[in-house]
Amino acid sequence: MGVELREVKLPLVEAFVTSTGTETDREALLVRAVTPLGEGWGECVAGSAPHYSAEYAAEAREVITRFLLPRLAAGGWSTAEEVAGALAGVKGHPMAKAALESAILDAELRAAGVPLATHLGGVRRRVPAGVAVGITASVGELVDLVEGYLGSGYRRVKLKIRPGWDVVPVAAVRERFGDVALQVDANGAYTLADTDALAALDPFELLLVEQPLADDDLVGHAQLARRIRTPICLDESITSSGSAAAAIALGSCSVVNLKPGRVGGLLEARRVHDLCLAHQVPVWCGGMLETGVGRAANVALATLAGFTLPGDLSASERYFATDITPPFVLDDGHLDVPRGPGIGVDPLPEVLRRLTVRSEWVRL
Ligand code: NPG
Repeated sequence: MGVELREVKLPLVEAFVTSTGTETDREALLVRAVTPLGEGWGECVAGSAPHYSAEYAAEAREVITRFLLPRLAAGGWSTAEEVAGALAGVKGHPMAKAALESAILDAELRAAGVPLATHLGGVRRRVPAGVAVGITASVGELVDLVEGYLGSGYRRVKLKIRPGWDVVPVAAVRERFGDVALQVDANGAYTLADTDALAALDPFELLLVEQPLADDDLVGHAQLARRIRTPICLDESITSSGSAAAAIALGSCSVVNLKPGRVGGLLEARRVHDLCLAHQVPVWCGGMLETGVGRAANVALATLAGFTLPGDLSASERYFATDITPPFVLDDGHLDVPRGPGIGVDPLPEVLRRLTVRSEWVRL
């Protein structure tokens, strides 16, 4: 048994600007687990710098090799279901843990001939595709980009916002494209002192405002929720089923963005989903500029019943000229769920080789 850690670097077709930074490349850490059952793939969604959360790819690699793999090597687990428990003694690092669990789960499901969506309990064969649009140099540029995406068939648009880039771009998109499904994402760029600016979004009938305040401010979000009409969705704040339960109990959010990497894995993501479903809190699948490996897992997760809003699940070409797997393509504004066992897609060996920056084999 062993694990290959493969760092790949894919240039983005255009820079992606958020309130926390600018991404020009996707540097992904891919995990190939070789278990007694076979092999499987996972993607660590940590970016190259700790802008979205504290994790970043180089650190994730170190955490995996120095702390997580020795725990797996020590035994005490036999299935993917038991991986999180075996890793629990290491605090934090959900993205590193999720990548390992995903690869091991993929190996298990490929060996059993079971698609990931089926294993998770999915109820859809295709999922609606939403698109996230970064902060642009001008409102005109933003409107042109949105026009292109709607022309391709995307079912909902998410605009990145920050103080000073909110009401004007939202108003422009609303005015130009009528009642298109529209939402915004602040990545925690506001404070309660900005309540008026956030309330100014009320007239635009947005589906939701995502993570307006800081990650750790559940109480502030609950206060804000009483002062604005737009539903609040939490992303960065929801790091486990425990924090999801707290956010729901406090009234901090009425929608949840679910990302397996952020909560430590697909299996914890399913628990968060189940909790939200039980509380009638809609969920949708977030994105972290994943390559086809991570995207395939996200698409499978988004087939669960509680995913009632379109996710940040875009076609591969929205981000990459060449993806490392056969590309995900839009079909009538949807992505098809891979039908094969496990995540249902394989990296293309030639592309993988070309885009690999570094790789390392760790024997367990
Ligand atoms: O479609 O994969 C996608 C990207 C969607 O906006 C998106 N992701 O804050 O949710 C986010 C944001 C992000 C991008 C976060 C890159 C971290 C890195």
